[in-house]
Amino acid sequence: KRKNPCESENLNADFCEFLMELAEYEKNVSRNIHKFNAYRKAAGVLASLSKRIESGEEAKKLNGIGEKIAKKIDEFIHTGKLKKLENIHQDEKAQAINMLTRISGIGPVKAAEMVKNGIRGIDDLEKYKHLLNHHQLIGLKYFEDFEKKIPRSEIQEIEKKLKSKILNFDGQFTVTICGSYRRGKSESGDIDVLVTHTSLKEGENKKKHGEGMLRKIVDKLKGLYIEEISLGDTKFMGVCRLSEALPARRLDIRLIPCNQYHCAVLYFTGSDVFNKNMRTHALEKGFTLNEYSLRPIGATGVPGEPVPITSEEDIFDYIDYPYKKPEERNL
Ligand code: DCP
Ligand code: MG
Ligand code: MN
Repeated sequence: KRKNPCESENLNADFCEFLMELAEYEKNVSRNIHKFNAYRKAAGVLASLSKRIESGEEAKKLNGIGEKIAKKIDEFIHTGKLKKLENIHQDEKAQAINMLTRISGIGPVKAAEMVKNGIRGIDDLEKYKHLLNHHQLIGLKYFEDFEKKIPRSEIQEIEKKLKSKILNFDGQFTVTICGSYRRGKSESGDIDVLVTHTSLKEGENKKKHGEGMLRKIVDKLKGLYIEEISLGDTKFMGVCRLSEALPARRLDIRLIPCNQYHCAVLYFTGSDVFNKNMRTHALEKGFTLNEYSLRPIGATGVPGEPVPITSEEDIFDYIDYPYKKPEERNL
C-alpha cells in the first residue's frame, strides 16, 4: 500500500523519505487529503531533481514547495531530524492507525475506529477477526505477501496466462494490464487489468450485454486466482499466485464498455499525479476528462456529449497535450 515516488539514484532521497512519511500521516491519521497531496507533490518534485537541495530557501523556488515545507527542509538539514515526525513516532495511536491501514481492505476510517476500540496492532487483530469483513480477512491472511513488490517478469507471466485464457474463450475481448506495469516499472504493487468486448457499448443496453460477462471471464481464470475478494458487474477483486513458491498477489479486473476503453486505459495507467496534471490541462482547454470519457464543457458550464475516442493518442490530441508514452507518465 505504501507509495514512494523516490527512486534509488535520488540525490534528495532523505528529504523525500520524511515528506512521504508526513504524507502517509496526513492520509491515514489526519485524513487531510490536501496536505497529503502537498507533501507527495513536494517529494515528487525533489525526487526528479538532478541536484542536491542545500537549503529551504533554494527548495522554495521549486514549484510545489512553499514556506512550511521549506522550513522543514531547513530543520532537517540543521538537526538531522524533524520534531513533527518525532512526535508522530511517539504517538502510539497514530502508529497503530498507520499500521492497520497497511492491511488491504482497511482504510483510515476503519483503522481509526479499531484503534478507538483498543486494537493496537496486527497481533490484536487475530483476536478480533469477528470484526473484519471478507476483504479485510484476506488482507490479514496475506499481509506479508501483499507488502512485497511484484517483479515485472512475474506480471509478464501472469499477463500471458490471463490473455490466453480470456482470448481462447472469446477472441473479441481486449485485455490490457495498466498501472505501474504499463508505465514500464520494474516492480509493481498490484496488477490492474482492464478488459473490454466489442459487443459491450455504454448506452446500448449495457445491462443486457454486460451482465454476467465478468463472471464468465472470472470462471475461465480458475487456477490462476486463489481467492475472490469481490465480484460485481464491472469489477473483480482477487488474489492470484503463479506457484506455491511465490507470494500471493493482488489482482483487480475491470470490465469496461469499448467506447470508454481508451479513457479507462489512460486513467488506470496513471500515474495518479500524471492524471491530475492532465485533467487540469483538459479543464484549461474547456474539457472534462475522467476514467469514462472526455467531454467539452459548454458556455453554460455543463459538460456535453462524450467526444468519440479511438485511441489514447486521440485524448491527448483533443486537449492539445503533448503525447506521452506510458513510460513517460511516471511523474
Ligand atoms: N489512480 C488515480 N488516482 C487514484 C488512484 C488510482 O489516478 N487516487 C489511477 C492511476 C494509477 C492507477 O489508477 O496509476 C492504478 O492505481 P494503483 O494504486 O494500482 O497504482 P499504480 O499501479 O500506479 O502503482 P502500484 O505499483 O503501487 O500498484
Ligand atoms: Mg497498480
Ligand atoms: Mn491497483
